[in-house]
Amino acid sequence: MRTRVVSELEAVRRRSLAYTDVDEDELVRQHSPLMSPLVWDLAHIGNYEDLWLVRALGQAAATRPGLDGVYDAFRHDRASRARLSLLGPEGSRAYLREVRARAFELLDHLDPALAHGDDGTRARLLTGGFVYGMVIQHEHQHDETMLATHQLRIGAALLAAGLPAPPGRPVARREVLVPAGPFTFGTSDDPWAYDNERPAHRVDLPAFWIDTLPVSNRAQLAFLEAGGYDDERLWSSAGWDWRQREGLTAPAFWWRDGDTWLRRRLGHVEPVPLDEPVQHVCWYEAEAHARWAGRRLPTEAEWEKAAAHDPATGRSHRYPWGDTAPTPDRANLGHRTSGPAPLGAYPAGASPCGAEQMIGDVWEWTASGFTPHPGFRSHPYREYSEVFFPKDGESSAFRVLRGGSWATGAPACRATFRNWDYPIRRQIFAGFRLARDAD
Ligand code: AVJ
Ligand code: FE
Repeated sequence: MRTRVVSELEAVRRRSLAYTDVDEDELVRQHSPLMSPLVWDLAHIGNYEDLWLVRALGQAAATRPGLDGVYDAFRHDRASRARLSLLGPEGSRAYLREVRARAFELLDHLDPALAHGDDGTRARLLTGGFVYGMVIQHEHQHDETMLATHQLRIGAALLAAGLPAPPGRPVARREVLVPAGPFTFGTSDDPWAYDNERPAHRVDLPAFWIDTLPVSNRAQLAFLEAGGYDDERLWSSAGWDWRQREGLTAPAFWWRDGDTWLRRRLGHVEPVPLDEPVQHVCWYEAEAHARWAGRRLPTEAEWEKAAAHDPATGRSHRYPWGDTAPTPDRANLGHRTSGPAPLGAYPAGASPCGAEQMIGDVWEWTASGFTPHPGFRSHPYREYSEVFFPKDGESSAFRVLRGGSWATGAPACRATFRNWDYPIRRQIFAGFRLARDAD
C-alpha cells in the first residue's frame, strides 16, 4: 500500500507540473470564464493535500495559514478566481513542495498512529488507504480540468503531443442485448471509491440494447448533415433554448472549411477523424442525436450493468475486463494519447456483454441526474458529493457521466466512478453511447 501511495502521489504530481510548465502569463490568465486560471488549480491541489493529509490525518497545523479561503472552490466561482490574491507560479510550486514534504514525513510515521487506533475518524480515513486515494484522485481530476483549460485556450500548442493510439478495427455487432435481471450497482468494498459510489445495492433492470461502441464523429456528422442541429423536434425544450441561444451547429472546436470539417485539439488544427468517438458535445446535443437515431441515452444503471456485470458469476467487476488494473491494451486513460482512440481499438477491454471502450476514450453522458445511491452516507465531507444532490422534491440540475476519458488518470477511473456536470457543458472530454428498450 505504502509503495503504491508514494508512486501514485509522485506520478500525479509530475502530471500537474507538466500542465503548468508554461509561461507565467499562461498560468495566471483567465483562458475562459468556464475555467480557473491554471495557477489556481495548481495551488488548490496543494491546499487540498494539506487539508486532508497534513491536517485531518496528521493532526498538524496548516502548512501556510490563510490560504484556505482563496482556494475554497465554494467561496469563489471559477470566473472570479483570477482576481483573488493568488500565490504566483513559483509560490504555488513551493507551496506544493512544502505540503508534499510534510505529507511524506507523516506517511513515514503512519503505522504507529494506526496501531493506536485512538481516533475513529482518522482510522476511518485511513481504511484501505482511502484518504490517500482521495487526494490522488482529486489531483488527477484537477489535472483533467486543467487539460480542458488547455483545450479552451487559443494559441499554438503548449503541451507535448501524446503517443499514437492503437488502430481501430471493424466491430461485428453494433449493439448487444443485456438481458433482464438484477445486478450489483455501486460498491461497498472498493477501498478508494468515493462516497457517491456507495453502497453496493442490487438493481433489477428490464432488458435493454446498448451499442458496443460510443457514437463516432462520422455519426455526429451524419446527424449534422441531416439537419439535426436545426430540427427543433429532435431537441428537448431546454436543449433547443440553449441551442438557439448559443447558436450550436456542430460539436465544440469544430468548423467547416470548404468540404472539410476541421477541429482544434490542444492547439493543433486537423481534419475531424471520422472513426473516433465524438467529444465536446453537451448532454442536449447527445439527447437530440439519440432521438434522431431512434434511440436514447442509457441510464446510469444500464451503463454500469453493461460495463461491469458478469452473468457467469453474478458479480460486478471493477472494470469491464475484470478486476485487474487498466493496461494500455485495454483502455485509453491518463493522457498517454492526445485524444480518444479510433473505434474498435480495445478488443481486450470488452465487457462480458461485449461493449467496448466503456473505460477511457470519452466520458459518456447518461440519461440520469446525479442522485444518491440508497443508503448513501457522506464521507468524509459533504462538499464532495452531497451538496450536488437535488433537494427533496427537486430534480437534478446535473447529468451523470461514466467511464472516464483519455484524459482521466487511471486511479480516478473504474466502472462505479460517477462524474457529473451541467447538461450544457462542452469543454469536458465527453461523448455518448446509444441504447434502446428491448421490446
Ligand atoms: C466530480 C468533476 C464534478 O471538478 O467539480 C474537484 C471534482 N471535487 N474538487 C469538480 C472535484 C472537488 C468535481 N467533479
Ligand atoms: Fe478540488
